[in-house]
Amino acid sequence: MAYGGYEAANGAARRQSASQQGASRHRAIKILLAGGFGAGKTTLVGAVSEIRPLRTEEPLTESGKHVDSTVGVERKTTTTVAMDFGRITLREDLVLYLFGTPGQERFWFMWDELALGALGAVVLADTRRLADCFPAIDYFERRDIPFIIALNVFEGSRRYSIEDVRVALDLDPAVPIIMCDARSRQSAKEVLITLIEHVLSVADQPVSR
Ligand SMILES: Nc1nc2c(ncn2[C@@H]2O[C@H](COP(=O)(O)OP(=O)(O)O)[C@@H](O)[C@H]2O)c(=O)[nH]1
Ligand SMILES: [Mg+2]
Repeated sequence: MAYGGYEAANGAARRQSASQQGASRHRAIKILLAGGFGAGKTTLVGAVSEIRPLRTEEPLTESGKHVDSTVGVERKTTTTVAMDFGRITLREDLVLYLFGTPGQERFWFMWDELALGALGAVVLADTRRLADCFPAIDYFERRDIPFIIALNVFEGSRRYSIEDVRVALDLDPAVPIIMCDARSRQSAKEVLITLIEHVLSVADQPVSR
């Protein structure tokens, strides 16, 4: 069911996107949400989505322990098997579809399909495990997909300045970094708005030849 659910959601977003080219005033924006295992992707989609997130959370099993590293997230008892999917109406005629990318490396094959038609991406980072978001950053940089970094601030974790994080991630100064609380709807909305503003500012720049 996991993969079928994902295909249905992705297909629906694409059909809606295609229908905008007709007379419809309605627009759909597709956004990706990436980040390491335990960074808070499922939590963020759950906080901000107005539909019950289509998620495929399964208990972590003993046999999966050697596959999914739980070091640093020992309290985590479930994992997103395929993806998180959410919908947020930004305006009456503007709907944002949020697709959580599967965290585990064995699901990399799904990313290219998922990235089709995406306007931009949020990379959710946990400062205790910053390196976990390197693969996502590499992926979006290589494909020229605009992205922002959202630092999910877990209580008790050491606070780093935005500039420290920028250096640690070797990020272009133009890439926005913001702090967030993935559990808060308002905070999650601010993350999405920051991404959309970034996408618009990138789109405004002259194409270099
Ligand atoms: N304290 C705290 N816990 C969080 C926050 N975001 C997520 N969590 C918890 O961290 C764990 C991992 O989050 P989850 O959304 O499943 O991560 P995912 O693997 O990226 O989907 C869950 O137990 C969440 O309840 C946060 O901002 N603060
Ligand atoms: Mg998850």
